[in-house]
Amino acid sequence: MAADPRTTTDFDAVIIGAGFAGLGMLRQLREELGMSIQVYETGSGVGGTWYWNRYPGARCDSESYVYCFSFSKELLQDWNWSGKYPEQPEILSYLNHVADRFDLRRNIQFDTRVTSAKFLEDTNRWLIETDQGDCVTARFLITGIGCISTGNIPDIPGLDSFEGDWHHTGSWPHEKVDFVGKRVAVIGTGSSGIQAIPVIAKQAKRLSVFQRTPQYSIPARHETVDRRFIEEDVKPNYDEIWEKARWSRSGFPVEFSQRSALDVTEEERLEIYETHWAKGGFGFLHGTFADIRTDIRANDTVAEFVRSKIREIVDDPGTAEKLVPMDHPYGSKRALIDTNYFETYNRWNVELVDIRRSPIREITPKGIRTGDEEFEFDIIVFATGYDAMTGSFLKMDIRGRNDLPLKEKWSEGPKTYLGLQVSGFPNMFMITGPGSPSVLCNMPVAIEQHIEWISEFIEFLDENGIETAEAGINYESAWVSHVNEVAEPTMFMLANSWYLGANIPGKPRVFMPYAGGLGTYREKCNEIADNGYEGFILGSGSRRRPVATSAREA
Ligand code: N01
Repeated sequence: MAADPRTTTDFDAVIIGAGFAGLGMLRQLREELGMSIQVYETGSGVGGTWYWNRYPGARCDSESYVYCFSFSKELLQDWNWSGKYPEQPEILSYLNHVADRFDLRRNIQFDTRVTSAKFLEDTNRWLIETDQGDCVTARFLITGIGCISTGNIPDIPGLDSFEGDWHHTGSWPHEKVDFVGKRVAVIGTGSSGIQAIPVIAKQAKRLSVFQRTPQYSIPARHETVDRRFIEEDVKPNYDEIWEKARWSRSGFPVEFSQRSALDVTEEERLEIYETHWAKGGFGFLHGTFADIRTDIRANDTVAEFVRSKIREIVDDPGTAEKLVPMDHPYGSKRALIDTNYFETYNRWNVELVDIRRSPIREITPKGIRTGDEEFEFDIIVFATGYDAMTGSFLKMDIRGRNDLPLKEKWSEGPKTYLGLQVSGFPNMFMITGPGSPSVLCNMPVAIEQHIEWISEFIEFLDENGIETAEAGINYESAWVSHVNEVAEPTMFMLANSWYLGANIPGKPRVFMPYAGGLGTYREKCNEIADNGYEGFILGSGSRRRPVATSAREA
């Protein structure tokens, strides 16, 4: 394909997205490698997920002291979080602070959506176009578009006719949504729903929760940050904390239990569950028993414990039974932690509608009609999740060699090498792409691992006069098989989750993240780099000419 006559600027790299990934990558490549960078961001400000997810109760379930960048020791010492878990407005302030402190805005064009990116084989450049009429070229195309950013609004007949307001949690209005005195519906009880429901319930006149799948959830035990812990245990020890987080299974500086739930007495097991329930947070998942993730008999013990807690918390036995998850193991969907989620069903103004039993038929001008009943609402909140991991890629027209659309390449599910590159799409890097462990981890730690690895790879290419790097097809196939093999014995395969694309009608059922753990993944990425970037086809000159491949045919 010939160079497009409309292009005016050639960059070293175009980065899509200005969330944690895009901001970190921009700083790294500009400051450490001196590259010319253009970032395109759809939003009017930085923040990515945290720019869009402004729904009531939105906060992260990673503890705040590790939900941040680690590249600047000064930043780590200067920034003070106010909550144990960081709230959306504070994370957004943090990312704005990062953008200002490192002078990142000058390379970011806001209010601009990338619509297409095509690899030009005659020049080895990416041609990138936006909805604002930009048409630029770049040697590298780097996506920082998030894994959970393309909202899923179910195709329910009649939505257009609804006379009230409706919002999706992932594209929440910037203006305050006032629930006071309103009849509100929330559809969906995933991470977003269970955060929003208790907060909306306190304001609304009546709240009806439309639940398809009951959830296991553990108390977060959210509170203001423990200043003594931060000043005495965290800030002086950040180096060790990050080292531990980087090599851990999930990007947290914690120990994983090695115990089996089946090797202790029932009494001991209950005591361990009770202790971790009282402490709250993800410690319940990693600190109790190792085999709850892999052995269904061990998992049954934890599932039954959480079910008993739900029955204990919820006053009305009928409502409690509707809330008790019976159809999937604990931890097979994204693990949830909450603040007063189950307690909220004890409020007089909250009702639970079981749409598994009586599905939503349509949205009417006045509200929602299920098989059994018609409900009237002023506001409907869609907490219905995302076309995760692939949706944001496939919204753009990305084409690699031979004009092959990514959509076609991924028609049976995403195919990547390490979740970093796609064969046939040279010099395109994905930060936290499908096939990487990102969504099973504390995100900033997973993101920084990719940022560092990509930056070192680009440095290697430059030092060796190599123009293009492209995942070899055999290595890509082997990685896809490995991702499946690792997921196979886990509980993840036993639920209909977005990890498997099961929430989107027609999406191929493929487990998308790498479940082998961040530390193991980091080790594999490092080994590949140490072996001269094994599995990548490295080409130089204006035509693709392999100059180095690994011992095995890439
Ligand atoms: O989305 P979800 P989310 N009719 O897909 C239901 C991250 N996150 O936005 O389970 C009726 O988890 C669906 O039902 P079912 C985190 O990684 C993090 O809550 O598919 N219902 C489910 O109940 C998380 O996993 C944080 O049967 C429908 C809900 O909607 C990811 O983002 C906070 C439906 C969707 O749950 C996504 O979370 C928020 C339909 N047609 C998000 N379609 C924190 O760190 C879907 N549902 C705290």
